[in-house]
Amino acid sequence: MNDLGRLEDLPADYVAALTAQNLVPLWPNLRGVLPPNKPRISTRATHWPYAAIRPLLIQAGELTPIEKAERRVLVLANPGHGLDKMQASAAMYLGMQLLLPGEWAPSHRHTPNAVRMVVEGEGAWSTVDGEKCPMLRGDLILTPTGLWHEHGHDGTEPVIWLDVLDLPLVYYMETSYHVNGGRQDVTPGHGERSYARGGLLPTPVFERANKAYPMLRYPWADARAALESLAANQPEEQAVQITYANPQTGAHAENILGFYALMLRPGQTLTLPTRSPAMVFHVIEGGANVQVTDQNFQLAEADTCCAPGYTPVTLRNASTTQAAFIFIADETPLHQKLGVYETRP
Ligand code: 1HN
Repeated sequence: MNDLGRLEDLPADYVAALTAQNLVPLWPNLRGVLPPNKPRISTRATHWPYAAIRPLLIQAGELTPIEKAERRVLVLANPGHGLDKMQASAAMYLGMQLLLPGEWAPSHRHTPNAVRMVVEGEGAWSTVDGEKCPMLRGDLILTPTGLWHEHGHDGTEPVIWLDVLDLPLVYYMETSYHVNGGRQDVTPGHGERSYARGGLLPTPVFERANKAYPMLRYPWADARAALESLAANQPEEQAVQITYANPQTGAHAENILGFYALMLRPGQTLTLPTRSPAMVFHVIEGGANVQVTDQNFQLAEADTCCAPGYTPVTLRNASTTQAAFIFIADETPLHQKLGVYETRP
């Protein structure tokens, strides 16, 4: 019933005549592009332990000067897509970036949207659209499409962060490019201070706030406090999770990928709803067991893993005494905007 005929069933001279006219018969390929009930998924559940990445990234610092690399990054590539594709999932790119004391990663802007999740070290900063954002562990810093950004480091120890971009999608659309620029002038003011308290927005009497991205840095101290507050206020709530949002619109912080922070209570097991978007999990604090169908990953602090869409995922806090805090990235805004978002029982 699923066999709609093979290319080899057709006369060779007919196939050759089609090929000569840049024509292809659909029926031998129809089931491949439109499989029954569930998409064909290349994304494989994959675990990238930080203990394996870190020494190789430090070695990259010895092997390649920043002036040569511009961005010194090891890409977390999903073997299901082929390592050369530099994809964690269909739409998500992940990389671990190293900046050494005194280094500067020059200013540029590009069409893909990026965020950084700071993993280790102190003293680095990112200037995004003229706003100088300190990079503290667990901070989320946005670099939305088209905004200038550069990174510097005034501290004494290596700084490492996780980059999450929608590069695979933007590249696939043939819309990926960058522009180099000079050092940015830093303007006063910080979005996270203008939007320091939930539900209280700055009244835009004279200026600002009508920027497309009014808040560029989401301090971990604030995100963590929001999770603690949510957990204390709703002790029965299963999923203690926050969404990184544009405080002016309430929409996702960026257009294509979604970003969240999840607190797993001590000893908690949480089965996530099965949904179409692929997901990335990165441990900010504590540890977690991530089960993706029949695969089981034990994530330590700073570890990262991904799970394909349409796949059940269960998270378990390894500790019975300490909460675990997990950063999540997924493809929800993209799926919702395209109308392909779905949940499965
Ligand atoms: C990029 O601009 C950065 O600015 C990091 O730090 C990783 C990966 C692909 C394309 C652009 C950065 C990137 C990137």
